[in-house]
Amino acid sequence: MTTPITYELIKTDKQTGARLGRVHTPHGSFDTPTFMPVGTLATVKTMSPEDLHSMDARIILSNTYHLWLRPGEDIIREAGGLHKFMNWDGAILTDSGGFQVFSLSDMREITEKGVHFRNHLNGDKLFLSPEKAMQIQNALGSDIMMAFDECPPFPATYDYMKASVERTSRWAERCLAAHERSDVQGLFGIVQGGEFEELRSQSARDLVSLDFPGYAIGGLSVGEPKDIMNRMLEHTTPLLPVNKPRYLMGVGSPDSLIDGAIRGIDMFDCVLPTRIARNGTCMTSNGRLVVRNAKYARDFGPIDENCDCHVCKNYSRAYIRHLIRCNETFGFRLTTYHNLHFLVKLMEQVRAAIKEDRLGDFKEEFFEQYGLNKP
Ligand code: PRF
Ligand code: ZN
Repeated sequence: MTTPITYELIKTDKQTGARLGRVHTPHGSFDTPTFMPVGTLATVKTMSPEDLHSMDARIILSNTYHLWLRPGEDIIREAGGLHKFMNWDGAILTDSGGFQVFSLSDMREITEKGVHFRNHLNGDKLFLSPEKAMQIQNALGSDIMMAFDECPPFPATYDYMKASVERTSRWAERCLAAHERSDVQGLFGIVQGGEFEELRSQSARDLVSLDFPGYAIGGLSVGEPKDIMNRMLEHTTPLLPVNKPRYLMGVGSPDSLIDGAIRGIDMFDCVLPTRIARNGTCMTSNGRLVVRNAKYARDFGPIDENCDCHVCKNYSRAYIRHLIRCNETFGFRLTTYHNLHFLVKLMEQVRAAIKEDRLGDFKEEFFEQYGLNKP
């Protein structure tokens, strides 16, 4: 089957095995490993598309569940699709809504057909299924759509997880059958299985046999210890085809991005940089900086002296602290821009390190400066 999403493996890092690659989509190509800013409601909060372009973001993520509730997929289809609606001409990946139902809504009931739950805004009864998730994503017109999956909580029992993985595989098959625009939109499968190697294997085997153009690893970063996530990645990525992209869902701390890339991950997304920006926390080369703190009241230096972003060139910690303490929206814009720039550029550095076969060294240097090496 032809697919509008293709992956080109350029090289692997001799120190770690991390992959340098490029993903091609109908809305341009992006180099991997990459970090995707999150634009849940058809906007990366406080950022314009021009802002995102200026920091070299080439792909963003948006959410089926939220856009289905507001403004509704019909309005976005009428607008000519999500790219036109929000004026973003780069690539877009949409999550399927499964995870959002599980994280935002209580009172849900999972059946073979789909999930019954309540609208987190007004309490209305709703139903989401593999077919419905495909229909909405087809209307949105994202370049990469995600299969409708279940992301069970951590910890879950082996028996629950096994039944869930098997249902997620059946749902994946239904997603493929319901997808109506496979000439212009690619659909990725999502490997689940929690902390159980055997179930990760089963899930990967099921999904690989369905021949998706890319694979996500879901069900991680849901409260499990870090070493479990790393172990699951080490177990799972070797089971996935080398010529297709791998996406680790919902992971965005600098250390996890580097540790994920080292374990063969190509794509990441997370609300972390944008969310912490709005409460005055910045990611810097020396670790997190809470610019809200009183100690920055008279600090006229930049957020990060090693950052060459537009914010660090022009605005001081004292000014940004003042804006955020006064709830001025410009303050949130400045911290958001810096944090996204920081992660996008971190991935550029990771790619440069892979090119030079020195990602292991880069990790050591970065962790040391970020303050992550344990005493
Ligand atoms: N499934 C989907 N979206 C997700 C996840 C998942 O498991 C996660 C887990 N970290 C984040 N977003 N569909
Ligand atoms: Zn900066």
